Amino acid sequence: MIFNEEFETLPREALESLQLKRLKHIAERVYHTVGHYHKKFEEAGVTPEDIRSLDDLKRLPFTTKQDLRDNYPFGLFSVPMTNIVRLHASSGTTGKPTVVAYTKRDIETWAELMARSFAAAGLTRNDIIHNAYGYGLFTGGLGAHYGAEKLGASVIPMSGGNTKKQIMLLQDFGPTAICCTPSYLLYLAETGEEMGIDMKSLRLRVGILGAEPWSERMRAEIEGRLDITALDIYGLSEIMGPGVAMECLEGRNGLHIFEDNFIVEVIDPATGEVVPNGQRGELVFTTLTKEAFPLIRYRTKDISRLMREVCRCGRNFVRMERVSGRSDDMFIIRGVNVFPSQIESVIMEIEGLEPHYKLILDREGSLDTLEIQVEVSEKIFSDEIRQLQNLERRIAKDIKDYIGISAKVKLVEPKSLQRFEGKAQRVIDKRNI
Ligand code: DLL
Repeated sequence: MIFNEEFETLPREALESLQLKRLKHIAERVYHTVGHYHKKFEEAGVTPEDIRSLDDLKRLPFTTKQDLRDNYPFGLFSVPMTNIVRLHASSGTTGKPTVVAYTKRDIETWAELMARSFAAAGLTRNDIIHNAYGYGLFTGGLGAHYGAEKLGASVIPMSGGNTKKQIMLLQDFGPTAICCTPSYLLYLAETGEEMGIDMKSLRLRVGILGAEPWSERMRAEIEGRLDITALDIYGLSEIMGPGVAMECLEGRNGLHIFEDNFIVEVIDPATGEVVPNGQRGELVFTTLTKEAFPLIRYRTKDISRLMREVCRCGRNFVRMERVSGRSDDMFIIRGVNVFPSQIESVIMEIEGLEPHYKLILDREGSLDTLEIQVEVSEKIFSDEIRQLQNLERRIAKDIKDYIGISAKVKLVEPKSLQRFEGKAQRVIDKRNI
């Protein structure tokens, strides 16, 4: 179902002219209300009047996470605090968080984008949505919550954690949809199975899963264990929160970016140049409708590519391929660039392995080393040690053949690795400790 026929199916030409109108407006707005942008525009030798076509976007400066840090906490806001009704913050792994702000209208826009996302997943006001994204500073919980209400569905504001209680409510309230990270849904499935519950017999029909990279293999695993359709939702606090892009039920191949609200570019992270159509690179977003915290050409560090082929769902918005990882999660092992999701794809092809793994980067002398710890199923674990060693060798060989890196593989006991209630942390980098 399409939530907003008027905008989601706009023909390309009309969409682009709307984008241009909005881009001019937002450039004007940041130039006159945000000191940082005024200075950046001047340094780049551009004024808002220089924007005559969408192509002129290239002339505007990028915004980076460092710019957000330098203006911490409220320096990039474009309206006075009296007009701001909500703050969120994303948890940086180090130091201060990134703070983002919303006016009343921003909250309405965001709720609509989330309602569109739910509708793209086939949900209607008849659905019950179990929302296990964390409520609080994280944008996942409240973002999905307002969207579910906007759609008119019934929302269960569960938040993250309390896993056994979640299972009880999944049984008793009979939600038809669940929102959480893919890794947490697997943890829920595992806990339910341990409690002797047939997780396939729940009323759940669809998962709206995101906030972390996950692979097609992980999708298959989730769908198989819960008998649901698992769809990918993308977003980031700086740009809005969840609901920047959403996979549709009909296409299930790439996420539609809500282009009436955002302009997307894909750049070469090294040069900052826009890459040719369809090539992989770093996603860059410009917000077109945000009032409190507009951003121009924000560098996300997320790696993806755009797909411009027509989608059978009827939306005209461009699609982005599922994010393969963040450029700062990418590690380089002896000259080869590797994303954790590539390793996930390889290990999940191998029977007897569980979708729980940890990657430990270290250094021996001047050489980087990678250890992959992966859980095996109960059945495999009871095998003889020699068979386990054979399996370790087989995994190491597959990693070498498919990704081109040498890794030490260590099979570990079922359920021995840490589980996560929100975003999974799978990489431990000991190289600089
Ligand atoms: O994770 C917003 C969100 C909440 C998205 C719920 C989807 C569902 P942040 O905490 O600011 O916001 O983290 C944003 O998470 O730059 C990506 O690196 C990653 N990310 C988000 N969605 C996906 C996804 C929320 N579907 C950062 N696939 C982003 C891969 C994702 N990575």
